[in-house]
Amino acid sequence: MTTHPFPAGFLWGTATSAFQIEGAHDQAGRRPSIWDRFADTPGKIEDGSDARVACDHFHRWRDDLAILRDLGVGAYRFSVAWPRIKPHGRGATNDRGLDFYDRLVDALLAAHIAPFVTLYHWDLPQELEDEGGWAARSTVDAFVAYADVVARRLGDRVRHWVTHNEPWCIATLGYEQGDHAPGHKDPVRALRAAHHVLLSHGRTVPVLRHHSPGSQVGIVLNLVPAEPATESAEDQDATRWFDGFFNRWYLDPLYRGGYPEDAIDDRVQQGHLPDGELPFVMPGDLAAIRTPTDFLGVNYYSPAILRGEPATDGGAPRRIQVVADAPRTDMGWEVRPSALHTLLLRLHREYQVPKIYITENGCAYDDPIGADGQIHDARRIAYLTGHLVALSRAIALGAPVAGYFHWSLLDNFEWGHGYTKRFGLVHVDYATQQRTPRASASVYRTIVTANAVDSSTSP
Ligand code: IFM
Repeated sequence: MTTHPFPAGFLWGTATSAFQIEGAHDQAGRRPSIWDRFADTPGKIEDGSDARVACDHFHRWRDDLAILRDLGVGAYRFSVAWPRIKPHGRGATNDRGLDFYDRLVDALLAAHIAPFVTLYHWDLPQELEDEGGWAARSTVDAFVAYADVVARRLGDRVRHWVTHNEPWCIATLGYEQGDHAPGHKDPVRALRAAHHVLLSHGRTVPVLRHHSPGSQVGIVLNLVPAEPATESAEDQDATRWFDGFFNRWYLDPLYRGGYPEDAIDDRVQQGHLPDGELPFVMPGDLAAIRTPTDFLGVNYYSPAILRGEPATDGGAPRRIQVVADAPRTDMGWEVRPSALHTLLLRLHREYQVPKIYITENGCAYDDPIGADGQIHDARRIAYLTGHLVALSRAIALGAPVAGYFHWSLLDNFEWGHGYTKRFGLVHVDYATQQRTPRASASVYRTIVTANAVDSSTSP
């Protein structure tokens, strides 16, 4: 048995997001977001479901808080629903929306659980999308105004703020690949959206600092370490391309003040930026995006393996993501804890990130409830412990990681997959809203209490 310790004061938590758990889609003044519209569009959600009720957390939040207390966590990451606060996207503020989060924050603090508040986890008010969504520069101002209202109300008590969750998903899945709301398939719109999300982050940092002095402010990126399938030049170039498109397109403006030149060249080659200019970047934008933050939130699930094939038509080479012959979760994502270790050391070495929180890490597996009424989710336990061992080792080598949030507290609405993928430490029966902690919840409680992971916990 080997015990892997974590530093004193290491923060343990779980994470959720508003749209995925709250339900109450038309209550207390909330109006539709792009995800309500997307889910109502036939064919967009795998099981034809929507999030009108989801986990009914809006009404059952006290029960969910009791689960957090039982887990013994010191932090809880959740997001505020913009369409509850500014139902039309901009303009009038809905106090009933603010009241909900106000009560939640107070109850968390009373339970000695630090609230980690994410301002944007994908539920853009539909009326803003009707004006162009994130591809429109005016959405930046709307976001800053929304953030201002939330920070004025909660800023005296919230000590940790996240501006955005996973800009790559917002821009690429939402505006380029169309798998997420609002469902566009337009690479140029996606580049504009990515820039406006980053700009709104940079412009919001001082607003949060003003209303919430002494708090820590950051952004959350989903980062995917990439490696070539072979040492061939084509595979290595495909890997460079993927890293530029997925990781460096966000890391470089945040930490180096500009978009990566090679990734811009790739976009030129792909025909997305004909003259190599980024026409949506205005004077002062890059300085705003680079505004220093206190931490980077890292969401890590899986690595990518790339294969490249030469162009046959004079255009861009083909880049193919290879499916590894390795254990995978129900999302089809390879399980590889060592890639988390590599990623963290890279962030430390190449970007000098001052502080990191693992703001999401987790896995979808659907193990049945056994005859004993328990859910023995051995694969989730193995995923959890394997990643925490890798994390502990990375910290020992200097990675400045201050906390870990497991995704997710509860099974929830997994976007385009509806309710078909279960990520929770706690199982949710959507027909009854019954919550049943899985065996992994008990393992997590042990880890949190010991501030250490025992590699023998892995089944
Ligand atoms: O459920 C999502 C979450 O909303 C964002 N990060 C990845 C999770 C699993 O797909």
